[in-house]
Amino acid sequence: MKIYQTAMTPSCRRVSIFLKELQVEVPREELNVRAGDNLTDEFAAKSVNGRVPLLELDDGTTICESVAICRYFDEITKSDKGLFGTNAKEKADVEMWHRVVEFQGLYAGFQAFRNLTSIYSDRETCVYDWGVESKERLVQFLPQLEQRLAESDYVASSRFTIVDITTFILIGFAQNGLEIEVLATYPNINRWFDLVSSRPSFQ
Ligand SMILES: N[C@@H](CCC(=O)N[C@@H](CS)C(=O)NCC(=O)O)C(=O)O
Repeated sequence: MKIYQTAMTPSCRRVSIFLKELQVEVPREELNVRAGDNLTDEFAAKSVNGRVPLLELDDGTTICESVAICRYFDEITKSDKGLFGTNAKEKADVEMWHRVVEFQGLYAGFQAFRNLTSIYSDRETCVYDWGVESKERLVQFLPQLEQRLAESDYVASSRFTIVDITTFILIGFAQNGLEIEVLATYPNINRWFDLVSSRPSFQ
C-alpha cells in the first residue's frame, strides 16, 4: 500500500498526524499538486476527488478523502485510542464537531485561500469576492470554537480525538495561510493549541 501526498498540504498533514498517533508507517509517494501532478489521467483514474491524500491498497483499489483514510487505518489497526470516539455519545459528538469544524472552519478556510490567492487558477475559476466572504465566515466561526474550548479541554470530548487534529490544521492554516491572528486573540484556543502541539505526533 502507499499514500500519494503533497506532504506540506493541510489534508495530507492531517492524515500524517493521525497515522503518527496510531504509530503506523505507510510508504508515501510525493506529488507536486501545485505543478499539477494530480491532474494527470493516471491520477484521475485512481481518485474519486482527484486530490491528495490518496491511499492505494495492495489490491489496487483506492481511498481518497483524508477522514476516510484515517477511518480505514483506525479500523484495520483495531486501535484502542478511540480517536473517532469510544461510546455512542462520544462517537456522535466526534461526528458532530468534526462536521462543524470542517464545514464552518476548514472548508471556509480552503475556499478563502484558493479564491483569494488564485493558486489553482489553472484548474478552477477563482472568485475573489468568494474568497473574502469565505474568510469572513471562518473569522465568524472562531468565537464559537473559543467558547467550546472554554468549556472543554478538547474540541469534541474531554479527551483527544481526530477533531483536535482537524482543528489544529485549521488554526495553523488560518494563522499562516490566511493571516488571521487566532492565538493572540482567543485565550482558550491558545491554551488548547499549546496542549495538542506538545504531543509527539504533532512534532
Ligand atoms: N476533502 C479532501 C480535500 C483534499 C484537498 O483539497 N487536497 C488538496 C491539498 S490540501 C489538493 O489536492 N489540492 C490540489 C487541487 O485542488 O488540485 C480531503 O480531506 O482529503
